[in-house]
Amino acid sequence: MALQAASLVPAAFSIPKEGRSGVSLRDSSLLGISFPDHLKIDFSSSTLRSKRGFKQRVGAVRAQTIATTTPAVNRAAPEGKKTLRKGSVIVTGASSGLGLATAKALAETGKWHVIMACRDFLKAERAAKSAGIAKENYNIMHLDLASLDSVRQFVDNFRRSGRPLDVLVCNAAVYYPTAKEPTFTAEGFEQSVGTNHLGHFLLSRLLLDDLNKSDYPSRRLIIVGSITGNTNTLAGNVPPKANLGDLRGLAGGLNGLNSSSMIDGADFDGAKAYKDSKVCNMLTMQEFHRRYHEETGITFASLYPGCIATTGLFREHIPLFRTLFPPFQKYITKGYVSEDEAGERLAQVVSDPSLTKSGVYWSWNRASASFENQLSQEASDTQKARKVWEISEKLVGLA
Ligand code: LMG
Ligand code: NDP
Ligand code: PMR
Repeated sequence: MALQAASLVPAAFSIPKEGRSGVSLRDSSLLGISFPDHLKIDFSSSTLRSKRGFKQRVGAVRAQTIATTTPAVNRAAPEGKKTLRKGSVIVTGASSGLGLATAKALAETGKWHVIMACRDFLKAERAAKSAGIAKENYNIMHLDLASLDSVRQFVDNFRRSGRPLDVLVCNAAVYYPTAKEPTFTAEGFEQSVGTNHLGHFLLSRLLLDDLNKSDYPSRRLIIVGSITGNTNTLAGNVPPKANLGDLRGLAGGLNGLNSSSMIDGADFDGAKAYKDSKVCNMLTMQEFHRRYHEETGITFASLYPGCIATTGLFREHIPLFRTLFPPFQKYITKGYVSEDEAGERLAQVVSDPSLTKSGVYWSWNRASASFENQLSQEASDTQKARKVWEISEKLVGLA
């Protein structure tokens, strides 16, 4: 089978070029790292760092990204102030998996107060308790991303709480790989794109103002992406592949009535809808960067945290898949990462003082060192990013 052959011959397999980046099945590409031939690998600079303490600098892998360094507008901590106040970070979907592990990692540093933005209050409370997150380091606020009213209500409630907003992490997601028919959000958008993309789109557009008001030295907006939305990787080539097409379904409102429930206008496919939603997440991050980074100094970032094969994301998958997927990722693709480790990675993107570069899609290599990864052609298409932004604005009532 292709996969086994691949793991036996890791050195030089590559499948057809897609734009400027091919799918390279080298050793590292199994982790989602594709190294097209023209890519410079520079081990003398300092972007890679070890997972522990974000301190140990190892070397750097440079990829082509749209990133720029944080400009001077990024306010420094007030003169003479020795101890920085606690950071205030909102994490959506912090009731399980990556979101919970990130909340835990941040809370444990003692430097962050985590606002867990969750649709199920009791579940979130139980999760925080069993993860051992200290009371003074978190609070839970209700947010259902599958309802735009709920998103607006959340923003109002957050503002009323009087807390500053220093970092926003758009992490929550749903995945319906076995669904035969689409389901819909409160406003009638197909559930996966409606929740993962449109809910977060409205949330982050509204909260941009709040981030901009913060006096914290490094303000960040992070949207979790994924390898499976990137067709320049092996994982992104497992069918069904992400493809936004000409956005006709999105423009029609994804309602399955007078428009398709899929962004590209095709028949419903739950696995594809999830991957498409991740492409939207990664495009949105870059569009934010282009529109607002220079003006505000806010860092916009996305990431692929690794394959966290044990999370609730796969709850709708068939039991056989849920049994085989973790060992498959652990022993065959070697792309597996534990929830704790993935939480440490996302926590780095939230708070590591050296990860302030904006416009970056972060990934980690086998030594768990971060590097700037390259997005697929579609996930870095500036025209598409602009169109997705403009259509999404209309759908969520911002334009
Ligand atoms: C779809 O199927 C469903 O249709 C959809 O409903 C949804 O659920 C979606 O993403 C979710 O999945 C996906 C299906 C498509 O993949 C499978 O699940 C097939 C599993 C086959 C298992 C074979 C594993 C062999 C290794 C043994 C490991 C044991 C543990 C198994 C655990 C499995 C858990 C997943 O998949 C296919 O169509 C099959 C082909 C997929 C290959 C995709 C690779 C594309 C890139 C090409 C690389 C070729 C490499 C060749 C190397 C040659 C070297 C000389
Ligand atoms: P989980 O299912 O464990 O976590 C998803 C979280 O999102 C849960 O807290 C869930 O809440 C929440 N959520 C779902 N729908 C809504 C909604 N309508 N409103 C508010 N919150 C909601 O999955 P993961 O931890 O794996 O996923 C987290 C992120 O990581 C996602 O963005 C995913 O795409 C990404 N990712 C995951 C990978 C993996 O291998 N697992 C790989 C790459 C990226 P509840 O607990 O109530 O269900
Ligand atoms: Mg995939 C070669 C490396 C690799 C990696 C890093 C992932 C990550 N996957 C890889 C390869 C393969 N997967 C191969 C060769 C196959 C065919 C056997 C395969 C299959 C597969 C399925 C059926 N993989 C999956 C599924 C899912 O249902 C998951 C998915 O696509 O969700 C959208 C998934 C994933 N694989 C990953 C990751 C990270 C996922 C989780 C999805 C995500 O959050 O993006």
